Amino acid sequence: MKIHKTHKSLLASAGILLVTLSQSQAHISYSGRNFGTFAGGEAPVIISNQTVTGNFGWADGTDADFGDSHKMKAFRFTLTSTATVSLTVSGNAVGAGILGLNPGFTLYSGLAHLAPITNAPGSADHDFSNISQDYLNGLGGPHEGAFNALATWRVGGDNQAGPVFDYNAPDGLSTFTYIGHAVDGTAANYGNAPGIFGDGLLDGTVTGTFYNLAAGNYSIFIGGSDYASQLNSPVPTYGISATFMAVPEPSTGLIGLLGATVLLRRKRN
Ligand SMILES: [Ca+2]
Ligand SMILES: [Ca+2]
Ligand SMILES: [Ca+2]
Repeated sequence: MKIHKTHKSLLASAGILLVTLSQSQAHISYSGRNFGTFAGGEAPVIISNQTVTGNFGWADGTDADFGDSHKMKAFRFTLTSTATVSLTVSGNAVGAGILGLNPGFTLYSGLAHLAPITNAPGSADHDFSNISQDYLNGLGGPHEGAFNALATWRVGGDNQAGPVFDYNAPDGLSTFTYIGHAVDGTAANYGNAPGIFGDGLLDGTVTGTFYNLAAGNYSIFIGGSDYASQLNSPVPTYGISATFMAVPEPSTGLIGLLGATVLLRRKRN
């Protein structure tokens, strides 16, 4: 009987440990998901070894109670000058990730807190830290998580507070400033929240192009676009393939030069 009890408590401890590990691994990070630094005109960069839990993470962040960022994967890039950026995301069979994701993604300026988290024992940003929950409670209403697919949102980690941790964010919260989104399919897939622009064809791929982005750091959150599938069980793991490209903006100096050339030619003619 004694042995049986010990066995049970060991199992329970193991279960708690597993849950803790899987959650901490899924806190917001860019590990293996940094497209790189671009001025525009570089070759496309493809990241095709990533997975996401469920086919609904992005769509779930379009409603009033937001979504859980653990159901997304965060990617990042840096621009050194103004550029236009294009991103294509497709479902992709990779490792434990099955084919079949209907992708949606949102582009934000700003980054999550980056490892190493210096204010030990702080954690990477996640939806259920005290400061994230305090922030969400301040917005009113119940929230499933901090992720907002259609607007600017904020999130912080455990024990992240005060200017010691992050002089850019004295309240300890990272800010993702909304720029735009792209999503596979139609309202039949991603739901009828106002302001969503789908690509109209549910084929497991979507492309978004974002013009005149200023130099700086950017985050992209990618997840599933099938709102209704959050009711399904079990929740499969899906593979992602993401192709990123940056094109330089023509500088005003260059445009001026081209205009002058046209005028010269007209005068000669
Ligand atoms: Ca939900
Ligand atoms: Ca939701
Ligand atoms: Ca599509």
